[in-house]
Amino acid sequence: MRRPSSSPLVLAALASSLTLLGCSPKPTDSKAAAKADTKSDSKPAEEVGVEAGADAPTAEQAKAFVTEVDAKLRELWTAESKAAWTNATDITDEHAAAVAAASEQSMAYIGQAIKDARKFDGVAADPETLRQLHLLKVATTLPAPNDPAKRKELAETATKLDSMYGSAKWGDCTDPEADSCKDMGDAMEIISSSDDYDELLAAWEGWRSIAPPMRPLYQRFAELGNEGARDIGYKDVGELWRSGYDMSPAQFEAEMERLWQQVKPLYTQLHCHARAKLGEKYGVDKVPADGMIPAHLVGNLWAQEWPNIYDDMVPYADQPSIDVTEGLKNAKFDEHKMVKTAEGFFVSLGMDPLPDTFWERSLFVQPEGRDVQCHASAWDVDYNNDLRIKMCIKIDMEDFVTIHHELGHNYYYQNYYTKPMLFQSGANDGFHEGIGDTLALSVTPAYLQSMGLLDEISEDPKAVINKQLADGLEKIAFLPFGLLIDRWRWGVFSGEIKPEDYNAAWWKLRNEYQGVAAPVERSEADFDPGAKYHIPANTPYARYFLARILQFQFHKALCDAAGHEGPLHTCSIYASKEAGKKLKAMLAMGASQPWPDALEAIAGTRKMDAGPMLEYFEPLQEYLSQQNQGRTCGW
Ligand code: X8Z
Ligand code: ZN
Repeated sequence: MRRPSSSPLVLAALASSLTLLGCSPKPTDSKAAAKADTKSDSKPAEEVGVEAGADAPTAEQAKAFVTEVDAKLRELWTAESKAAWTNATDITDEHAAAVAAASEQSMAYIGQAIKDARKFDGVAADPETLRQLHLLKVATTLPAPNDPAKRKELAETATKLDSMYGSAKWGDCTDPEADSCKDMGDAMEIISSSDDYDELLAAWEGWRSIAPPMRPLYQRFAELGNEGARDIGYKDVGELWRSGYDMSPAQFEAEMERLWQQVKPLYTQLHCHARAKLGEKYGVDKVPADGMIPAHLVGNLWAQEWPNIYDDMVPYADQPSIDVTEGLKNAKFDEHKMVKTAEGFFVSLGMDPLPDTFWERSLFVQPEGRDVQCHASAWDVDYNNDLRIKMCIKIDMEDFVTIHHELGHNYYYQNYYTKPMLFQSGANDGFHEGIGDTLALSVTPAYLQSMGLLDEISEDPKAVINKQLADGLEKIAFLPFGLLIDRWRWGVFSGEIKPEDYNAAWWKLRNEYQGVAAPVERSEADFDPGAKYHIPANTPYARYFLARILQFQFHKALCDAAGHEGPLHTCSIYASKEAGKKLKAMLAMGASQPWPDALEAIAGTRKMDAGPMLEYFEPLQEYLSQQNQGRTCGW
């Protein structure tokens, strides 16, 4: 396998309570509330003169209500965000308790505010007010029950799950300081770099040994979250999550399925070829030619992205290397320079440089002597351009790309921070996740060479295929994973997946969608979903699936704006002010308009569509179908 140290560390980060936010750990609801909150008794609608049983409220009262909510959210979410930053960069019991206290306040307030907002249903208020009333109703990912005791229990359970993940260790921890006691980063390192089947298996199983204690907590967490969802008018938490897309929850489910069907044939081809290559490497007794791929052999602890098996599959070894990890090291890039270079891409499009405070306050390097949440995240701590990233950067290609991803979040924040709080989100959460990735699609070998990071590049069609395979292993391989995480959670929240079937249902989805199998027998004594950060942290995941699709729509639209001619995979928008202008206009909208309006503004269409992704990967598609001739694909 390639990169000796690879995938971004995924230690615990904080989940956002705003369904529309990106991966920013802004106000959290999974962080909990240990104390009952007096503010839960405040009645925002009454404060603006709406009495229960009074005449129908007016448009003016509705406007006054959202103004009041905006001020309160600014206060509560900023306090929460500050506490969360402190804890994420220095995890201690005291800092965690401060987060919990701040979370409790916003959780209680927002529950009440959502109920109050319903009093304005049907009021002919101005569009901005109506939009904020709508967004308020979907502005939490973890609704708390009305009952203060249950709210407290939910808050404590959510906090506990999150910290169990963040502090998880595996191996021999008789002495927690000894090398035999391992963390997630160690498991990731082994999975991404080892070629030894048994060593890979030990790391895969070892990491999953952290999760079984989460199972009863997760069950209770789902029960209490559902009670909270019902208290604000939803059937369950899953329905609340699916309500954040300017369409009905059922329509959203159908949209996800439609997009998946568009890309499934391409995934099946990639799977088929990867399986054959891994069969050559590990033997068909381990990787059967017509079966599923063992989950520990694809170079990623969760089998979610597979670029680390590129070296096992490199189509044309005579072509120059496209991995800049060596280049970054040779050119003496440090963490700061990697971020500066990524910022330079955004600035080349006409965006403002990041504020000085970004450079003063961000965390780029894992510090010695204190625990931090290493999972990469991007912040606007005060919702007023206090931009930061928190990331334990490794000097490699993968993290160079992840830095672009994070800065995508920061540049969204930078362009909408003057808007009301409820508009300070992506058009939908997939948009937020897709911005940095869109720019990273323009980080082409030619661009990297111009940055002094690749010595030699080639325009040979063979070199194109190499690059396409590397991209496909990241972008295409992820798709079924991106889809199934929330299919599992939607099932859990709706009750379709029963607690006694949590693990079996998880593997059924992994098998069905990814064609990936557990390498050893699993049972209900395991809780494998808990070993993936976003489950204990309660971060919705459909957003990443959408982002993989949307980023190619954005890329194509921006390439058109940049006047690019030729195949989509040859485009780089670097330094195109026209592309920048278009992107900036969309970012500045935040969530102020339904997402189809934002998509139309940038791409001229109101529909999410995998067409541009398929177009980008046309050369790979052709290569894969040649390679797969004579093979039986599927599982
Ligand atoms: O969580 C992330 C980002 C932060 S928003 C690093 N991602 C997902 C994951 O790691 O599972 C990016 C890709 C998918
Ligand atoms: Zn993100």
